[in-house]
Amino acid sequence: MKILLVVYDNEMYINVFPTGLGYIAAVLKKSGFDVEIYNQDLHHYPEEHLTRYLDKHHFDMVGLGTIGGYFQYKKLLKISEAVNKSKNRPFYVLGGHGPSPEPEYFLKKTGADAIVIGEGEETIVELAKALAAKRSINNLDGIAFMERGKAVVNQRRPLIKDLDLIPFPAYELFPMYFYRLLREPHCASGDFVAPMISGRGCSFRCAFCYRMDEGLRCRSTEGIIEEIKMLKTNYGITYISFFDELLISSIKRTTELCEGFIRAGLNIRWTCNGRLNYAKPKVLQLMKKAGCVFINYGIEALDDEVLRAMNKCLTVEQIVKGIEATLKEEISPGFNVIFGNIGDNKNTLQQAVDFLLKYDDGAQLRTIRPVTPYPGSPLYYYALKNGLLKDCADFYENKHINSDLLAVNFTDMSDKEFHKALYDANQKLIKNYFKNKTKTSLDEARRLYMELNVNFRGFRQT
Ligand code: B12
Ligand code: SF4
Repeated sequence: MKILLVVYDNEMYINVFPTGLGYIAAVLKKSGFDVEIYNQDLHHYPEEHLTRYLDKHHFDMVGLGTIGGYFQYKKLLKISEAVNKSKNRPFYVLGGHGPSPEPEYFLKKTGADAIVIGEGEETIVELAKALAAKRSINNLDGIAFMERGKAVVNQRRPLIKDLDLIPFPAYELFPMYFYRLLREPHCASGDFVAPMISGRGCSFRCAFCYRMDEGLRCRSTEGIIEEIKMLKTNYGITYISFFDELLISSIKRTTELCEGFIRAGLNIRWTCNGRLNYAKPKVLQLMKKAGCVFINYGIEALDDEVLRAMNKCLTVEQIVKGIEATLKEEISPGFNVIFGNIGDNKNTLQQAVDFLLKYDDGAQLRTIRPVTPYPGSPLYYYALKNGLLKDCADFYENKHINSDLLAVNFTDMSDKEFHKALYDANQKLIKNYFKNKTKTSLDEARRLYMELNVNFRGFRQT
């Protein structure tokens, strides 16, 4: 049985290694299936190329995973059209955060034969085995499929309890020489970067966040270290970007992980996502010692009522204390702020701008984006209930046209006032960023010419 897994083109200079698809490829390969990766991202192939490729080569199954971004949605429709056009069309399966919460809509819209809902490793193997044996797929847990023009959504499959039982992503099938060029905050010119996940899920339930699978599961420290060592040896990786929602899921867990990294002498730099309620001096010191250079924090808002309304389980006091502690340990904080949550107004936006200007360390251009009620999130159901959204089609086809523009307005401001307020806020942040950049570049020029800095490597180095 031959399976083609498609990595869609994000149309960016460099794409992120598709971890989810890497896991899917690994379990299929381990189960004895013949897996090939189609890298639309690497070659920027037009969609017709995929149709021709499928026409020329025989595959029994073609798979694609997407998230629910507006860009990814449009891309998914184009790729689906390309698959459906092929004279040799294989069984077409979708997965990921995009289709999972609304499988019925995605089946009808894309013409896919099945959707794997949520965590995909066990379901895809069961599906492939059933197809290979020409057995019915109708009773498989964790899938949705079409039957006589109607979408059938089967019950969810229980989550994999022990994440250490899942093999590492099948890196060997992907062009790692390309993906390792990813740039992340504070990585050096010579660093090779790889994303990794240290666990799955999150123990919180913020209103705007779509949680595909319930709860939080962590990988063992030993398993993580083994994968890092393999990435260092096989692909020269020197910098790891932990992409899972919550590496800092507790002080105990973070301490264990950092002590493990130090004991193993990994000597890598790394970044992760974290929660400010756990950002305490002792654990931050240890993180720094273990190589952490950047922590991406979900701040979202600088107003306690807005934070409460979104069920963030954070206070402004915790945010300020956590950011100050992080900066004190000389770890760069990533500030993710969203505007337009229930209770937001011009004053709360101003508080966010003041905060971002006060604590900016120049590591990233920080702008504020509107909140988006992604399907499956509590905010999406709130929007449906309150008539702000009609349905999934309304979200994808009419409202979610660009993630920097309003999809649904949850504030008392008009849409025009909302965009003007965001423009004013982001104008200040952009000006501040470039003012600091100008200053650092001029400082470098002064050191070069006035102090004859022989270590200077050029203004255009990245
Ligand atoms: C890393 C990451 C990114 C990276 C890169 C993602 C990538 N490589 O594609 C970057 C930073 C680029 C990114 C961007 C965005 N992201 Co993002 N991102 C993530 C994050 C934190 C981790 C993804 C990951 O690697 N997960 C680990 C792997 C193992 O899980 P997985 O990918 O889901 O794969 C599993 C299943 O989905 C399934 N599966 C996946 N693919 C396939 C394919 C087949 C054939 C099958 C059968 C199964 C299957 O099986 C896999 C194994 O179990 C997730 C949160 C999360 N928990 O996943 C958010 C998340 C996916 N992102 C999200 C969003 C909204 C975005 C943005 C659209 C935000 C924005 N407003 O701009 C942007 C997109 C912008 C752009 N230009 O692309 C949302 C998606 C919500 C939704 N409904 O889709 C998430 C869930 C965060 C959240 N909770 O809100 N993101
Ligand atoms: S926004 Fe972050 S903390 Fe909140 S539920 Fe999502 S992953 Fe968890």
